[in-house]
Amino acid sequence: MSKTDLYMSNEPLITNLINGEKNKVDVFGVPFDATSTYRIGSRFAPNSIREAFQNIEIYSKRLKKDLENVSIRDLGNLAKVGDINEMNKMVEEVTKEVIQNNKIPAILGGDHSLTNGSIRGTNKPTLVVFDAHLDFRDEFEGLKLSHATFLRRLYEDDCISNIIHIGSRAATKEEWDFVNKNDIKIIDMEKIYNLESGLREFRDELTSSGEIYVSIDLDVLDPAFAPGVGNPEANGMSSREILEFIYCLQNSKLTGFDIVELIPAYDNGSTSTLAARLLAELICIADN
Ligand SMILES: [Mn+2]
Repeated sequence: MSKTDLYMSNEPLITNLINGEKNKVDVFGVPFDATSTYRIGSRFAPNSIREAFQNIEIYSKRLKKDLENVSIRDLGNLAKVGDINEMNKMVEEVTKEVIQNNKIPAILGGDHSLTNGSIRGTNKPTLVVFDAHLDFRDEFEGLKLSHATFLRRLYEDDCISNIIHIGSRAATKEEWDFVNKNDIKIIDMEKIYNLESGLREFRDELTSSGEIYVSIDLDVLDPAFAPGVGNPEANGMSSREILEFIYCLQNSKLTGFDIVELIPAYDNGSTSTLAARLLAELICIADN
């Protein structure tokens, strides 16, 4: 081994290849925030989450799994483009390729519109989405496709077999009417106030689910826990609550996941370290 190989690191990438161990998770970043409607800057989030990841403990006491001994490959960041359709197409194709290689994509946003691409690269999974917002608008500010409408598009195009929406509290009356009329499973903040019954409802729903894709919009958290997001909404989940929901996925079959909407410029470090913690626990669950 040369001194260069020995001493140089490839930071910020979080690739960790253990001798003889195949990686199950391929990480990639999507530095795209062109459809953000309030605060912008989530294009800088992928590297911020990687930096936080490198500075937290990655032994999961709860899951009894040591990520230090798990192979992870980081593919880097998607090429920067300004057009949502082009970004969605690239995300879809990369996601499809990762899954064809029998890996699980772990995608770091970017704004939430990337999920419109990644889901189209999967095989019609159950979508577990953590988000303050329903993202079921038919259009927003003249855009049919944006981070505020993508779930409506995925639903209309029949890309998802089932949706479990967790932490919801902010949407128009039209969106609430739409999800109620279409019988979409909502575990809203009122249900999470009583954590045990909220978790029970989630576990019950998971028992009849096949492959699961998890999408975490960090604004599902209360701004006290995650101030660095694009559209902060009061009265959200605590770190403890979201982690308890994540641990319910321990025996589920994950097909992919994403963590979106972090904006480092508005963060004091708590949002990125929580994003890194969620990434670590989800990799533990994916690599089982
Ligand atoms: Mn949101």
